[in-house]
Amino acid sequence: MTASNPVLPGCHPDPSVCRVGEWYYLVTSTFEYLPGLPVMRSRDLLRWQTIGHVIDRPGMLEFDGIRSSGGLYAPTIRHGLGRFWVVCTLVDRDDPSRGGNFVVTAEQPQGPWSDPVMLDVDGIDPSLAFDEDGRVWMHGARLAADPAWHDQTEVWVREYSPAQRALVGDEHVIWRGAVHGAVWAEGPHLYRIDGEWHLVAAEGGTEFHHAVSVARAAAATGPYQGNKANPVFTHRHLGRRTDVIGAGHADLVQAPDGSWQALMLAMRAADGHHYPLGRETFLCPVEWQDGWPVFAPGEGRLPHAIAAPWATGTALDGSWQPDDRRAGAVLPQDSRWTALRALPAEIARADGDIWRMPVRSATLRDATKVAFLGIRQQHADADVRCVLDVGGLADGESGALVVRQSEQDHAAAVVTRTPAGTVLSVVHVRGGDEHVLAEKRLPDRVQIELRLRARGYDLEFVHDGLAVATVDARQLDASSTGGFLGLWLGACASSAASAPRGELAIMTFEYAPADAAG
Ligand code: 6LW
Repeated sequence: MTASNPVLPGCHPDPSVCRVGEWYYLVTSTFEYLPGLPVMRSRDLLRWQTIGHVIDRPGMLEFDGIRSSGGLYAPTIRHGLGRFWVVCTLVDRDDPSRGGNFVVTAEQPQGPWSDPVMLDVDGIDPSLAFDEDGRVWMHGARLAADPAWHDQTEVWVREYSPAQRALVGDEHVIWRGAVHGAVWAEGPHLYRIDGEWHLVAAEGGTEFHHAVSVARAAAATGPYQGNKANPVFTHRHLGRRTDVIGAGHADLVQAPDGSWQALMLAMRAADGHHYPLGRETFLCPVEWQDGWPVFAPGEGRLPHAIAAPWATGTALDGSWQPDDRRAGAVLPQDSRWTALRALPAEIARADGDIWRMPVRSATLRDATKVAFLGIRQQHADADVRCVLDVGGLADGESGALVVRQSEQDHAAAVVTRTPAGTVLSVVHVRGGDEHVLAEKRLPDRVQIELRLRARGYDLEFVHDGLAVATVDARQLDASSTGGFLGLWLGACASSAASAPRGELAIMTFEYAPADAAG
């Protein structure tokens, strides 16, 4: 079949993949959203089905207080010694002591995953590789101890002892980026292929200048020789006249037909700059030439259409097909739901097809457990229809349809109960400053239908068939706001500063790519 890139639309950055028999398993970063680290499986690398999450129990890690774009960074998934392994980093920029690199393992990829074991090493983007003799080589990226330029990082390698559940032996610094001045050599993955060790690492930062470099060595610990063609893959030289930017952070895998492929992140940016959907997962063909991996051979860029002769058979139930056109209600049991710094079940309870969400005093501006549930925006043109029942809200409390980037940057159609009646306002919090774009009184009804009509960079809030206000998605995307996230669409309830008393019911939440919505 032919499929289209990205294979995982919406905010799915830092993909990592492993193969066990006929199955592929993939994880991506989830930052402050929970459940954390979705585990997806596929038989063809194109159609991915969510089968669980690595961080899915209260107390596995503590997220309260972690600001947006902190939390769970680039995970790696591998299978070895009869188990599944995920290594990852919890990042808290305000309190680094609670964060760090950790390991979890599971018998089955859908879980249960073990409680995290913290590793005694700084930095981000841990990965691991299994040697033929049973040794486990952990590696990761961190700021260089003795940097030659600002934000130079280094890749370290050290043996991991499963018995001691700790790093053991000497540490080796094996890589500091290929290009002089390259920032953020990161996302390293080591592979043992045909008797040699290969390093694939990102550099240039995960934005416009993102790139992939490769190196190889006879031993896991080096010394590594970089490819003379480094960086071997990037879109940065295309300039802004391309609709896919920032390609990098690759993980290698063999397709069912024996061909090599990479999954990596990149961003769809219609204007070459702004990417409201965030960093998405793309598939890229790889070919070995002269002992080196060549990405998108003969083409040099991520294909829009993927020729995948190995992909036959029907899609897995509920899988995200490339060019997915699944539309309709996102029911409470749908694995797309996420909450902020808490599990959805801690924030709301499912009552049939309805979410009942007790109001909290926190607002979207607070880096805490907000009464918010949301899903990723996965298509530039999409429609959301949300019916909120505000009958259970107390005076002064509000329910909202939300487009979220972070505490500092979000937009919402907010319905507030007041003694004088119900008020609808559209607010845009931009760089922490609140702008009220529209405000009107609503007739006294408890069920309020709110719609969001996303068309490229225009995000239009609609009530009663009328556009209430339009927000520019270019002001909400990470290239404007900073951070690592794409946009989330969801519902939120708050009593602002006062003690919460009521409950918001999310009666309906429908998401549809625009051309499927009609
Ligand atoms: C990820 C790292 C990166 O850990 O972004 O800037 C981080 N680079 O590879 C979060 O996705």
